[in-house]
Amino acid sequence: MFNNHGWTWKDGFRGCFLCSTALIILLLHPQLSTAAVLLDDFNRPDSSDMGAAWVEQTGDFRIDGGEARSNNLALMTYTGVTGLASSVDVHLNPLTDPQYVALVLGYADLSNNLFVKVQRQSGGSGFFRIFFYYGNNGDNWGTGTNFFDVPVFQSARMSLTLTGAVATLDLDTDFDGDIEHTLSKTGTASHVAGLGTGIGLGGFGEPFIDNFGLGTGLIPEPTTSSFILISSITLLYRRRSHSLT
Ligand SMILES: [Ca+2]
Ligand SMILES: [Ca+2]
Ligand SMILES: [Ca+2]
Repeated sequence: MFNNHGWTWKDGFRGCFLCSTALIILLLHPQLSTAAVLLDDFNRPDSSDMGAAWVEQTGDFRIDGGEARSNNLALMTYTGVTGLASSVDVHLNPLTDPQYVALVLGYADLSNNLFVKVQRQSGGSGFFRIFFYYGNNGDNWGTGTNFFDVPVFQSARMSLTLTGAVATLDLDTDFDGDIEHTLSKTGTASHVAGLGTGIGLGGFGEPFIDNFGLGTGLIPEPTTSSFILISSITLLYRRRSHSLT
């Protein structure tokens, strides 16, 4: 068989097959290409100590039942990681009102950050009002209206992206990878100039918070799509290794 510096047509065919298989799996599971990277699933014993990765800048976050909870006006930042997009799962606590969960990007300090929250207003049956703020539950991000209403939801994966001065919040209210609601608002130049690089979470009213991630979209389940992809590659690699001996 033709051999050039150890490469054979057999190797090339197998390499193409491997790449094609991975591409087909990605096409069948498009959420993999936009998946967030899990930073914290909060799956550890109950504690008011959020762990070494978190700095509770104000208020109190705690671990409760494998999720994060917060008291009022709390904000915490995740150390060692920066980015312009993050995401988290939110679940309504039916016992508290009002209540919110916020994603925080560009954290410099409590007064200077992009702070976008989903909120249960007083008397509401669930989350429905989305606020775009500059600072911890602070001032309007930009000018004009600072909130938008969507149909009431009890749970969602919320993803926040900052592109230039434009903040965009995506809501996936049934966790299937498809976005039900996208909301955007443009901040002022001075807002953008005041931002830092930290990322984090805000909370009010003991909401349920889980699966904080860098980037947007769902966190791939290790037993489903990503497992299939990894297994396929592993299987192909083993077959290739055996046939080359
Ligand atoms: Ca705490
Ligand atoms: Ca969890
Ligand atoms: Ca959806």
